[in-house]
Amino acid sequence: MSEFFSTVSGPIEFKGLDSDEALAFRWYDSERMVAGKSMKDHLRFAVAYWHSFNWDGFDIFGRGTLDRPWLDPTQSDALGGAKFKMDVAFEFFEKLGVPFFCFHDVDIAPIGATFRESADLLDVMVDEAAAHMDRTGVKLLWGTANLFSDPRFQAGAATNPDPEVFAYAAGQVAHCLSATHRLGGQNYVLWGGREGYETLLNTDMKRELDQLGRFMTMVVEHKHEIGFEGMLLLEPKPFEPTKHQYDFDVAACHAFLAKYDLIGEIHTNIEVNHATLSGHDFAHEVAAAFAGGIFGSIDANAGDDRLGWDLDRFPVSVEQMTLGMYEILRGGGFTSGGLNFDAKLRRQSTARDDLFHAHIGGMDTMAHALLVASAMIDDGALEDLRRDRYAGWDADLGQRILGGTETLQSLHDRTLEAPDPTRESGRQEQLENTVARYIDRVR
Ligand code: XLS
Ligand code: NI
Ligand code: NI
Repeated sequence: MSEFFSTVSGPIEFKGLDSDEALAFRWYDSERMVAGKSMKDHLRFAVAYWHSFNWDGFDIFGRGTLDRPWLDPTQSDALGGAKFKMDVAFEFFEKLGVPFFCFHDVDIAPIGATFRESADLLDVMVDEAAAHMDRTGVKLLWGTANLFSDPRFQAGAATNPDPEVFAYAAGQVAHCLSATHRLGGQNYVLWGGREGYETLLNTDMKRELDQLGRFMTMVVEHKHEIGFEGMLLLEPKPFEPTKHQYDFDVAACHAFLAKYDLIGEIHTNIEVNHATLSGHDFAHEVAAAFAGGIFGSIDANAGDDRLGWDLDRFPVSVEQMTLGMYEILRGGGFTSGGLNFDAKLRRQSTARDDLFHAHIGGMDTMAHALLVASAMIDDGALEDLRRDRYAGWDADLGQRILGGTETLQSLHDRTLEAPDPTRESGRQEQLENTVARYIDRVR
């Protein structure tokens, strides 16, 4: 097979901080041990099939700019195009040296004229993928069904006013979940692209939420039925494409999962750019997921402070990623989840090797962040102060309140006698300086 990325030999190697080589890692040293685990096992990097191979650079103002010949709309052999695309994708995974990839059903297989045809085409491409995975050792972090691109989903999938569309979506997820299972996928993602509304004037929110709850329950039942052991993950996003999405943020997902009795069955796939669109920090969403017992996986990317849109840039801010990685490590790290680069090139990045530069930068940023976060945890750089801050809750009064021995009345009576509480500094600026110092210092 001729190489598509012929200017890159791969695998991309770790060359360290003193290297000026552009196609080399400066921070990501896959076998380096960090807090008892290799970097590779901590970070569990995945390449997203859609942005990297199924998007040619088009935006709402213009046609594609990128060199993606398999997407040529005039080609008659759709299956041949999908196979070509897959050859190129695996060439990329291998040369980059990344352990995982992620896909939507429609990224890897052509769409047929009927559901049956689409399902058959997906099966063909799953066989192809299985062979590539065997050959290369690259694994599947997660699969997902695209329930938002086809016009049939214009008014939602599970939340559609028409149960026929719900049924179609259910069929699609059943098939894609089985495909993911067959490929040994470690998770299955449910992003509710159009599960929301454009206007309340035509929307019955209560019904739509009940439909979505039923849909998720059916996915859980099916997962157990076919013996899929990976995690099911909801991916929160506040809006875009709809004006309002029901899986707005981690807190909204948690409330939804609690209401429909799905806690323990469904976790979350947190995307950095979705977090910021919802008005939260990335770190906040991770902390909220651990607090609610629904942390799963990460879509690592970044937005742009000037633009309120899901821009899916590659991660560039070590500080932002450090604060997120800190919460991930603090919560115990990934189990089946990982860091998926749900990120795309800029439209002008038209050279084939730009895809390597993008991922190398993203992987180095995350590896750097991991080292900083892990060093701060090892040294108790933030935790010592945090522990002291809550010490009262581990002592007598705190324990009596939490244990239920105190009542509102007993605390009233106590307060009549007690001196006013003293105040302690929150030390925010000092802590921010601590983070900055670790970012500078870590090697
Ligand atoms: C879109 C989402 C999507 C999901 C998978 O904004 O991030 O890419 O990750 O459907
Ligand atoms: Ni995503
Ligand atoms: Ni996104």
